[in-house]
Amino acid sequence: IGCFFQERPVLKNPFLEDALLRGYLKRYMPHEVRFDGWGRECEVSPPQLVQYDSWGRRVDLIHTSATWKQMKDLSAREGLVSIGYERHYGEWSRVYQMSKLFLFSPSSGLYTCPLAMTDGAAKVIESLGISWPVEEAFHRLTTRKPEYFWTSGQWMTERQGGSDVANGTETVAVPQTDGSFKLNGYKWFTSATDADMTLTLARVQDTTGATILGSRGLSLFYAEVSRDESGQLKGIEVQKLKDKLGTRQMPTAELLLDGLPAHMISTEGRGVSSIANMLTITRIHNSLSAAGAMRRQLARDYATRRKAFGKLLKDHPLHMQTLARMEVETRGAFLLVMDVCRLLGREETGIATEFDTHLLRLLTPVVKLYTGKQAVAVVSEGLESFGGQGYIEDTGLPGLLRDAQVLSIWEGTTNVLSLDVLRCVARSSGMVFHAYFIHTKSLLKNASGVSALTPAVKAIQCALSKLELLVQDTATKEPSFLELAA
Ligand code: MFK
Ligand code: FAD
Repeated sequence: IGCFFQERPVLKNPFLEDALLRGYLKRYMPHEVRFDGWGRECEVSPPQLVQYDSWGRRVDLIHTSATWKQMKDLSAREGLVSIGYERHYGEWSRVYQMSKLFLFSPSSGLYTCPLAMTDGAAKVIESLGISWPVEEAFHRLTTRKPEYFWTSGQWMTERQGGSDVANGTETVAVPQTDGSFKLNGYKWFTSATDADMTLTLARVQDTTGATILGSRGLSLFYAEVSRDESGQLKGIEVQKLKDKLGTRQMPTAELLLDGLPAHMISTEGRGVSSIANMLTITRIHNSLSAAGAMRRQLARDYATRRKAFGKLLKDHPLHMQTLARMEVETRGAFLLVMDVCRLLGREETGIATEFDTHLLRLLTPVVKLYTGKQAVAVVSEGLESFGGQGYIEDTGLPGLLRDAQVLSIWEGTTNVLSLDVLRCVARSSGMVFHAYFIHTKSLLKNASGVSALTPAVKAIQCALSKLELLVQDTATKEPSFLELAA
């Protein structure tokens, strides 16, 4: 019968390949149903706090823009949190969820911040058990129905310390006769304060009013942000909204907790380790957001439009080298983040090997600390690629740089995360590094083409060499302030 066979046709992405459909949608879809401009609208209409009504009564209303509210509905409908918990795609559910968020993130007006905390809260509840008093909350955090959807806050930082939560937390939890608590304290940074609920840390007071100091004294609490019949927030006063370098789209408040009704959801004294699940999720979201900001490829498009010295920017080899370097950084970051999402998906569907679990623990702080720094450098380079226009506010470009700067600060600074890496290496007796080397070897084996190093391996290696330096620094005797000054 011979050896000739006809090639079968391949169905490529029916949306991306269909210029007719895309052209039609672009031409006819009204602005209200296209969200690519919403992010900018959130930035130009930042939230405002009204503390008192016209008659002097305390109201503490945080007014957010209509677009910010639309982001909430859109996020629920698109399942931007729920996909991770529906798990329709098994171990790949997280990769699917994060791919959607990756596209959404740079246009989201930072709505990905409340989504990250919402995802983190759902994860904590799932890990502690979906039962009263957090059963309804879990279903609300993971719904696709906009009218039922809740977002969560993550109130950890106090004035005395945001990194050193164990020693910096002064908030006390006063036991009530029905088994619930009332919280009194001051939360110094609370982002997306328009949330419906929060997870927060406090120290339980005994009958004499005493508390246990340090990490062992901290427990994890669930509280709803609600109002009484007169419209006042129950047990919360919004002291002020912070005036920030970036993230201006989103309210970040200082809150006085004055008898906030709450329920303890961790074992008493296990607050820090219980909220660690939230940190894992929000740190992965942070990394994804960093990769998304780097991926906002306007500089590449601009290079095909802007002329200098008689030719398009894309025809200047030096400019192309700049863009190529940004591209390599971005791809490395993306592949590394996605690999962590893949590991998370495996862990959540019960198929993670011991190596996978070690890798997830090691790579979560690594990817967060590395991409946070990378994003500032790459986004800054991206702005420069526009020349003067990159500095002009209403191009929307400066906001990208402002927002990138926070990625290395919140959810654990670079130093604090590097110490987290040391902690997990020590606690696993070095098993995490063993897992890392096996992983790198398998990535190298699979790598093809001219270079044996895929961008992911490169990023991991860069991250690791940076960590090695930090490990060496930390391992050597820490110099005192006077020694440093000398
Ligand atoms: C677009 C994306 C946006 C993302 C959302 C942004 C909005 C939210 C912004 C925020 O910034 S929220 C606040 C974030 N705060 C931090 O990230 C705090 C930074 N500090 C740390 O990470 C410290 O390492 C930490 C407070 C977690 C712990 O410090 P300690 O008190 O020195 O910890 P210790 O005593 O070593 O650990 C206590 C327990 O927690 C241990 O468990 P055991 O008691 O069973 O031994 C640790 O193993 C466990 N633990 C700590 N970190 C962990 C962890 N477990 C798993 N993973 C971790 N990362
Ligand atoms: P510090 O802990 O005082 O750190 C100061 C410096 O010291 C840092 O450079 C740090 O790396 C370094 N450092 C600290 N400890 C060590 C160490 N052991 N070794 C070496 N270096 C060290 N927090 C919340 O809880 N909820 C929120 O919603 C929230 N939203 C935020 C929004 C914005 C826009 C910002 C900017 C912050 C937000 N934060 C929030 C707070 C944030 O998580 C903290 O600012 C951060 O964790 C750092 O804590 P800190 O500000 O107390 O700094």
